[in-house]
Amino acid sequence: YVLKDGPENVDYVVRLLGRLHRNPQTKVLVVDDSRSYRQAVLRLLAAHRYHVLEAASGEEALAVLAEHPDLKLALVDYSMPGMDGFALVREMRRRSGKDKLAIIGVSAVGGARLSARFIKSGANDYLNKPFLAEEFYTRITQNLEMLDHIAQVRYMAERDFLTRVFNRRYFFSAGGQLHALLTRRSQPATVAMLDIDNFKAINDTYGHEAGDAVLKHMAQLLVSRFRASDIVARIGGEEFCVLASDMRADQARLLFEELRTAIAETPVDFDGQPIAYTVSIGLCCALGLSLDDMLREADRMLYRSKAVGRNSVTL
Ligand code: GH3
Ligand code: MG
Ligand code: MG
Ligand code: MG
Repeated sequence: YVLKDGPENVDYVVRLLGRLHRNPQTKVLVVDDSRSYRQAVLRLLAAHRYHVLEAASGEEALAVLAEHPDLKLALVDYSMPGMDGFALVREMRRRSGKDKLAIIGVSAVGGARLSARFIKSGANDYLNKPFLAEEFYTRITQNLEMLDHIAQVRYMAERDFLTRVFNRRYFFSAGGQLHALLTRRSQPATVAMLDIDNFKAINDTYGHEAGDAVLKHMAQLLVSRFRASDIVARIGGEEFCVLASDMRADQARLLFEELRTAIAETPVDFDGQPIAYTVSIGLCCALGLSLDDMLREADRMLYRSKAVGRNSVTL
């Protein structure tokens, strides 16, 4: 069957190429009570192929943000009937951090004092009306590029360089949060420890690069079988870990049994040479056990899978 990249992975790669700010999917919101001003800004933005959204008030802007949580940039007018620009910026910032959303305050009056208040309210930047198109473009591009940089740094901090699944650091921080959330909701969690069998022999027989190809293959197979809300991570050399929710023990066993079979039946194509490999898996499905205890239990089960001859799943 076909291996597919996770959708969020594709999204990240797009960002890595640094094209996000020119991408028509980049959502920009213009908040101003003046229709003619909004239209003027829309004309400026049209050149950049953004997905432009409009709001005539703070209340409308919050509704747009709720509907478009992937909003990248908001241009916020100071003086509007109802909620003013500062209150809107504070509220938007409460809902979306500086790593996700850039906010530029805009006003015709006041200059320096207003810019400071905008920034203290959580804006990244400030524009005085009227402005030059050049300044407008420069500030917008700069702020969107900053979001790209943050996304790149985050990607590198969270991901394993070779396989692009999450790394050990991310697993323990985000996994701890996910596990705590499931515990609060009284939902069971599933932890799986996976270790490639006789991996040293694969390296010794076919070379280190072939070993790397096997690791990538395994990572892709794993990612393709889990939801974005589950965490798939490479936590050691040839060891992977999954933290999943919404799964009963029998479902988990079946799912990992299918994964084990798929791996055993699908050799990796390494420069035309098929390399077969197998994996041993240990599972723990529980409610009320700490994440550390679940990992220890899954590891114990993994050890049993190895002991009974590898290429097996133990729960
Ligand atoms: P077992 O079935 O008991 O798990 O045996 P094993 O050979 O898989 O386990 P062992 O721990 O002895 O070997 C793991 C090997 O993984 C040793 C190490 O060189 C290799 N390894 C670790 N990281 C990487 C990597 O990034 N790329 C490659 N190609 N090999 C790696
Ligand atoms: Mg106004
Ligand atoms: Mg190992
Ligand atoms: Mg191994």
